[in-house]
Amino acid sequence: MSNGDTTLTPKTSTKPKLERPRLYKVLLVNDDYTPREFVVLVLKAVFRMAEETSQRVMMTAHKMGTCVVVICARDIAETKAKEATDLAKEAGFPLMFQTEPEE
Ligand code: TYC
Repeated sequence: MSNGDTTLTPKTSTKPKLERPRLYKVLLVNDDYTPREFVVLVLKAVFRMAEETSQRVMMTAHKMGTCVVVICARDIAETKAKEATDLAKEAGFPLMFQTEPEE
């Protein structure tokens, strides 16, 4: 400014606000055909679950329709869900694992 007036402009923040990436749930879905023992075997093999936890998760899905197996980053959730579903498919069972974003 030529008349000596000072113009004050607020300093804008230069730090970009990074959103935390969303977490995803892997859901075990119940069906009428896959044997209980096979569901437990897949939970132990793919998700490294202990016998007792696998039994509990399997029974929850059996009774309620679905059960959350794990909550993790999207790429890991999708890879694990596909690996587990493919394992069942190869064995001839309709067992399904799905992923969905957490609230
Ligand atoms: N409902 C199946 C049965 O009675 C067992 C089962 C449990 C299948 C959980 C899928 O996600 C599942 N043989």
